[in-house]
Amino acid sequence: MSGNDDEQDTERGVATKTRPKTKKPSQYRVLLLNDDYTPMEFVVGLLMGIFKKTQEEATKIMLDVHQNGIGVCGIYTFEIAETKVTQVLDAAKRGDHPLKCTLEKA
Ligand code: TYC
Repeated sequence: MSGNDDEQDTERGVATKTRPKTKKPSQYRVLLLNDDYTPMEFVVGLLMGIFKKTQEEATKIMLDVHQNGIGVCGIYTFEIAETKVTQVLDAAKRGDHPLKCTLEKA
């Protein structure tokens, strides 16, 4: 029998290259809804306090919601977006305002 019996076959199996899976977390838009009762200054205050907007940015977003019925306060990962929605709804409840806030996948 001929062959290469003496040779060590070290190349068995399938060569694989592993690469760590680094899936980017999904992003969520936090949306503010307009209503006829929540004071404009209250909404601006929330946008500054919870969403860290400047007074100018907050006023722009508030007026956008006031005029269009809905607007984006910010885009975050799910847990952060959910926390901000809860903070807005809690503040609205405490102030006895009917302000609504929700999130959607970006
Ligand atoms: N429309 C309200 C008013 O005229 C102001 C307002 C703006 C309320 C944005 C909610 O998400 C809102 N007082």
